[in-house]
Parts: sequence; C-alpha cells; structure tokens
Amino acid sequence: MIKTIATQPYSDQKMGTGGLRKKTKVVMQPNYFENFMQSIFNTIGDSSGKTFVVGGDGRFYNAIAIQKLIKMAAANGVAKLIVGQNGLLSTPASSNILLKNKTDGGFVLSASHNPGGGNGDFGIKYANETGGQIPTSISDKIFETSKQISEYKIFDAPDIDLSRLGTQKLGDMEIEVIDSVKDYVEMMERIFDFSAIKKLFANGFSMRFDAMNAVTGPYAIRIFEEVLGATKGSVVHAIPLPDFGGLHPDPNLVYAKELVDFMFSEHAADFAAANDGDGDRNMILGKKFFVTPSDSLAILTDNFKLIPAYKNGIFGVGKSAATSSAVSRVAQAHNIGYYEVPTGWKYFVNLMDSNRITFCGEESFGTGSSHIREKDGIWAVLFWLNIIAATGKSVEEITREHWQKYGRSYYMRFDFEGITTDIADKLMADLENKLPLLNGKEINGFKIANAAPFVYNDPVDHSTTKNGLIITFEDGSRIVYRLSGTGSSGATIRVYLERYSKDNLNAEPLAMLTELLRIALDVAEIPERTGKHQADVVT
Ligand code: G16
Repeated sequence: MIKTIATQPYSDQKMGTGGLRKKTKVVMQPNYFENFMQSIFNTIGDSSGKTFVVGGDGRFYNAIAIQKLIKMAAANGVAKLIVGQNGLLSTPASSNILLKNKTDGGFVLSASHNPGGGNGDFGIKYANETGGQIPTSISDKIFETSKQISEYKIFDAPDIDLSRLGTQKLGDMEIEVIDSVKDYVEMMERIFDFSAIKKLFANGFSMRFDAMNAVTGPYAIRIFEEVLGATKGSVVHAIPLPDFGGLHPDPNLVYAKELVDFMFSEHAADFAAANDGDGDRNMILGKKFFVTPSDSLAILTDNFKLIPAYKNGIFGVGKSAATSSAVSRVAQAHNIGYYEVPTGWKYFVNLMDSNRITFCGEESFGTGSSHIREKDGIWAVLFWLNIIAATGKSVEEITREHWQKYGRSYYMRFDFEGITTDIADKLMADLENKLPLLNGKEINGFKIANAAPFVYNDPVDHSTTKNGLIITFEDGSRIVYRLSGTGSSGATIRVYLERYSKDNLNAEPLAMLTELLRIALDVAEIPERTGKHQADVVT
C-alpha cells in the first residue's frame, strides 16, 4: 500500500524567517508539497518510533495538504501523529502539544499573517523536539535535499476523517485526533489569574477580540467568552475561513483597520486585541490608544510579578535587534538577563532552553514566554487582561505610567514592498559596504556612533547569524534595515526607526521620527533605487 512516486526537484524550497512561504498556486504545482515533505523526512532520516504534531490555520489547501502529509508520514515509517480536530491547531497550541507529549516535532500548515486563498499564500512551519522552529543549520540541509529529490513515498489510502476525535490507524501509524483547544486553555489557566479576569468581566469590563477569520476564533470564544465571561459577541471574525473572508490576517494598524477604527470611535470597548492567521502574533489596543509591540514587551516584563506563573521571578528577556530598546531599561531595573537576537523566534529557543530568558518579543507583533517555544497571541492578550484586573488601570494609564518611569522609545516601522529581488539585494549590499564610511559622521544634527551589520553569536550552540544593518546615533536613536524573510514573491525592505526621550512623552511618533526617516531613506538611496518615495505599510 506504500507507493514510491518519481518526482523532479524544485529549486526554490528554501525556508525563510518562519518556515516555507509560497504563493498557494506554487505549492499546488504537481508534487511540490510532496517534494518538500519528503525532503524533511529524508533529512530526519529514520522516522520509525517518532511522533509528530500536525495542524494548520485552516487556510485554503490545508485540507488537501494535511491528507498528503498524513499519508506520507505513514509511508515514511512515522509511529504516530497527533492531529488537531478538522486539521486546526494554532502555532502556540501546536508547540504546547509538542512539548506536553514530548514528541519529536510538529508541522503547522500556515503562511502565518500572509493572506490566504487560491491567490494568497500557503506555508509550512516545521518545529523539532524543542517545540521551536528548526534552526537554519537544519533548514539548509532540507533545502539541499530538496534540490536532489527524485522520489517520494506515500500511502495509498482513502482520506482520514479528521472531524472524529480519537484514535485511527493508517497502516502501522496511529493517528490521534485531539480537541484543538482544550490543552491550550488548561495551559493558560495554569499561567494567569483567571478568577481575577473573570471578576473584571463580571464588573462590566468590555473587550473586542478580532480573530480575523483565522485560527484563533475557536480558542478566543472558549477562553474569553465561555470561560472568562466576556459578553457574547466580544470575539469577532471568529470562524476560520479558507480565505480569511478576504482579510489580511496581520494584526497591525493597517490590516486590522476595522478593529482600529472601532477602538478610535465613540463606541470603543475598554480593551481590544487581534491575532494573526496562526495565532502567534498579537496587537493590543486601549480606548483610542495603540500599544507598540516593543512597548508591550517592556510593560509585560515590568509587570511579571502580577502573574501567578511568573511572580517568583523570571530569568531574563530577549528581543530581536529590530525591536526598540524599551525592554532593555526594564531588564536593567529588575537586574535580569537581556539578549538581542536576529529576527526570527527560533533564535529565542536556545535562550529559553538554557534558562537565560523567560520572556521574549519582537516588533512584528510577537510576544511570548518559555511556557512554549513559539510566540503566543492569546497569551499576550491574557497577560494584559491580568495586569488590568490586578491594577484596575486602563491600557493607556498602564502605558503612560510606564513611560513616566522609564522614558519613551518612539518607534515605527516602514515597509517598502514588492521590490525586485535584485534591486533590494544590491541596495542592502551597497549599504553594507558604505557603513564603515558613516562611522562618526553627523547628518542633520544626528551624530553616528556606530554603523555595522547586526551579528549574533548564539551563546548556546555558538552559531553565528548576520541579519540586518544598524546605524546607532550618539543619542541612542537607531535605524535598522532588513529584508523580510516571510514574503512569497519579490522583496520587502523594512526600515525600523527608534528615538528615545526621557521626558518628552506625549509627542506624535511620526513627528519625533521624521528627521530619522529622511536620513534613513537618503543613506540607503531608497527612493532613487526603488522608485518609492513612501512606504507601502507603516506600523
Ligand atoms: C515570523 C517569525 C518571527 C519574525 C517574523 C517577521 O513570524 O516567526 O520571529 O519576527 O516572521 O519576519 P520578516 O520581518 O522576516 O518578514 P510569523 O508570525 O510570520 O511566523
């Protein structure tokens, strides 16, 4: 019943910042998905006795791909798969199940925050036994394997019924279909003070959670409405749809516009949040108030004592280099470890495993802790609710008090999208060559203290990663340039700007950053080289 099928390699199966991301149509090409999966199984080597977790965010092509994955796992000798009911599992829920059951790895079929549908994107995230996505050393091996693949193995059998909870068999392989939500809810109950949050809602506190027609809908309904008692209807866009109902499930000011408009209107709730396609990103809003992800990380870290699971102390905190420095001041105040890593959650995994950090976060709307090895959207929302319940303060009050205490890092990100790859690569290469000449220079009143690529030496496995170019000014302001690693076509240049003020706390971020933006565009010659005088997305 095991078929061996001849295939031709594809040359583009290289994983980016978070797994393989491609246009859905690319993944639907004959044998494309099969080639990639077989390359993973070949890289793993002997799969006998191994157990993997399987789920997805429900996007278009998930249902077909998951059946192929199951049949290929059986044909490659896998002992057991733990699969989310109807093929659904958020990325954080998957990481939890993986760690809880001490499995050998897991697959989440998702292109995360990228749009779905036949004309959208598809993706595959692959985590190993750490619960985190595999390091580059392994994804490089998979890529090399994919370029030479000549056959794949697949079980010839009817589709598995994934709506039925319980155990089924495919050949010798066991398939356990589990409730996608239950374990995750239990984990959250162990971390946060649910009774305090219940009281908050019982006293009339209002919330809106936008699941963006993606995977977190069922999780959010269960946790916020059913368990914690938020009013019915607090969770919107709650049903996972194959095309996310046309939404771009990226929880930021641009793509979660409906929620942002609501929260800046007269009808705003006390609190709002959105998650992305696979539930690992979050955006936090108060009444007419937006919390940057960099500030959110700093505020959560500063308040760790309010949360039952962390009240006895945390090891330290990590952030990506592109994230603002706000959390560094909190780490210093609490005398805890502080780490700066390249963009990509996988870089936090070694730091968590070695008890160097407990919390971590990124500017790209990701926050999390060592409860799992992925960022966790609902965790961040519950953390905020727990702080609000414990302090009785609003999102805005909590944030403004934080700035009073630590000063404010004004921070914005500008994305220049759809750039020809060659142009973007050359822009970055030329800029890197130019950096040494910038050291010590003064531009429009900003004196450059250091201009260099960001190089990370992992303290655990001693691997070295170079990612992004950073210009640091004498007053602590920074410009960071990076190419996105999550797009499915062309290149996106990201420009991150940061400027710190100890006492000017109420300015408009753009006003504070205008001069830095001008310098950033000039130095990299972005308008001249890309034809773009304005960013496509500003967050
Ligand atoms: C992935 C990674 C994140 C990273 C983000 C942005 O997120 O897991 O750690 O910050 O990509 O990547 P880039 O700037 O390269 O586009 P997700 O939510 O897409 O899995």
